[in-house]
Amino acid sequence: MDILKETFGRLKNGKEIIKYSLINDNNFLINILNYGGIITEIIAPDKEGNPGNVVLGFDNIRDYEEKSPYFGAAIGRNAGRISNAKFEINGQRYTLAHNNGKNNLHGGNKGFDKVIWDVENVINNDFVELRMSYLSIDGEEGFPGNLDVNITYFLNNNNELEIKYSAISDKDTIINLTNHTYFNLSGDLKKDVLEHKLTINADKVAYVDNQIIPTGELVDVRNTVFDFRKAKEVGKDINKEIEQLVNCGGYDHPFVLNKDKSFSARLEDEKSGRVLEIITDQPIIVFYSGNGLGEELILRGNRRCKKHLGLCLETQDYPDAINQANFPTKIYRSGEKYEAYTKYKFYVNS
Ligand code: G6D
Repeated sequence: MDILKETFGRLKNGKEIIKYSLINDNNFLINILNYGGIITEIIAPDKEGNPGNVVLGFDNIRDYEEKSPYFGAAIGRNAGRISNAKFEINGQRYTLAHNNGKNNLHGGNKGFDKVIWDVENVINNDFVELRMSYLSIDGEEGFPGNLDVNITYFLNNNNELEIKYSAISDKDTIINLTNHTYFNLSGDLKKDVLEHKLTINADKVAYVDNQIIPTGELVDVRNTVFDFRKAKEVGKDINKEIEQLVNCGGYDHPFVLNKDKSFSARLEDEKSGRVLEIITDQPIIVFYSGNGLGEELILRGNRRCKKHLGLCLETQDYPDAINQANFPTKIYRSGEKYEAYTKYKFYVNS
């Protein structure tokens, strides 16, 4: 068990960015930056024991600063979109950045993916911790309240990455945090994720409009392209002329997880044998099939990116809930603690 640290680079403003390498006794490795809490690499073995990187990312800080589609990043204050970039609490209207058409996406122009987190690392016998903290001041990106945020990454010897989120505001506010890692279990991006098999423990999916804002409809997945209750290849239905898929260029949908919290989602790559199992206490997983990934991006190892080269499984609360009458809405009162938990368990099928 160890945590190594080294300089990853400097932001345009000269600030030094540190890379923390969390390593367990199986040589399973996770690299995380104090910039955006970004997971830059996860090195996991295949069924022959060969290590391979299973996430998308860059090998330099400038690309993360200027070109990243949120690769590996902590997302906040609000994961997903806020329609029309505004919301109201206690009769007070709050206006946010219109950074995604007329809507607000992932906390605005400078969300938690673009801030420098204070880091404390702790090495225990059977797990290591990276404790990240940040004070988002009242009005930052238009959100109310001084928000004290903590995100802790744990790596244990079961090849499990656990992420615990907590936050407290001194004003009534909204909070919805997630991690935006793009996974590709083939190892070092050997191929895209269209042949990965995905299972999502969800009987319902939230439909979205052509700006990927929820319509408010929660639809039964049975007999639809959204039925991932049994393992299904990501690419099986992805190009079907279904309005919901055409609107997004693939999947970009909030799945409403079933009450059974023992299992949320599973991603498998048969060739490598790698499996990622996700367990979360959150009500939603947004499955985004990397529809916006383009060949303009050059990734780590000089690998040209492309559509569907990676996919995201973003655990979170209901998106745009503050503006969606049909969704459970959570307003965090002043002094009320926000907490969220997600575990990513990596193993191999022989
Ligand atoms: C697109 O709609 C998707 C988002 O869900 C994703 O987070 C972003 O690209 C990177 O806007």
